[in-house]
Amino acid sequence: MSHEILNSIKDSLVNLDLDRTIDFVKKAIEQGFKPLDIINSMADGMKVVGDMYERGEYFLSELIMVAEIFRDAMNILEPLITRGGGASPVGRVVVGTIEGDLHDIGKNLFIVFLRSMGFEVIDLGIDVPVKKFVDAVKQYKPDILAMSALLTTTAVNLRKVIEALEREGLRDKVKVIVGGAAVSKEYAVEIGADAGGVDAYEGALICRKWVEEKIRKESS
Ligand code: B1M
Repeated sequence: MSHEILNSIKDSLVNLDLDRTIDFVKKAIEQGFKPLDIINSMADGMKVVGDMYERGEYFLSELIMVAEIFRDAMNILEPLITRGGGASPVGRVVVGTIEGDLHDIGKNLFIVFLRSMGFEVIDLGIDVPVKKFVDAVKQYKPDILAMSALLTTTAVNLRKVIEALEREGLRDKVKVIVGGAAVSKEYAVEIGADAGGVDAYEGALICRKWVEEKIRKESS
């Protein structure tokens, strides 16, 4: 299978060409590429657009445009990932983007993978204040709290949520995973999360491993 099509997807995204991106995504599906390969090539393109923004070659309007193209492509890919309903949920995850941050593409991708693995997901959306995360943990009693952060300026709020969970005596009742472009594995450890600095698919796999371990423990 030639990987040329994946490069074409990335290039057309970087060039903000909606029609060609969608066309190449459809062709890649026809050629048998997995949705995950296609998404990874689009995510690479998003990084290039971000770098171009940083260098002053693209502006905010281009960031908005590329986000729309990504969303349109995901509308085609998502049905190929999402599994049919039926079985009861394997676990419950509360998800949100941290306070001060409006980026939601990575978070939404993570949710798609979680749902495909059978999780019930409570999506708190974007710009979620510390208190709202803590209240959601109290209300929904999730197995996992998952937070996304793309801005280095607001990623500091992740630590505040974890500290608030500790103050409220909730920290040992919920696993915490953090992700997004502003979060490295080292940073996740530093702020006291259980995992982080992974891509959306890996993140969902970690969540599945956690609930499987929990079920094993409870039944032994
Ligand atoms: Co903004 N933005 N943006 N942006 N944006 C970045 C993040 C930036 C890195 C671009 C750059 O300068 N290189 C930069 C942040 C710099 C920094 O803090 N160090 C930046 C900036 C500066 C800004 C503004 C401040 C610009 C301005 O207004 N002047 C502004 C901030 C607004 C705010 O949030 N308060 C802003 C706005 C926007 C838009 C709204 C226009 C748009 C987002 C639209 C939307 O999300 N609906 C946007 C975009 C598109 C980007 C880039 C280009 C792409 C982000 C993206 O969606 N990537 C981005 C560049 C970059 O990231 N390098 C950039 C694709 C997505 C799949 O990746 O979300 O990282 P990502 O998710 C990855 C992993 O991180 C992981 O899984 C995915 C891969 O599988 N993951 C998780 C994500 N969440 C996870 C959670 C998990 C596990 C894994 O568990 C909980």
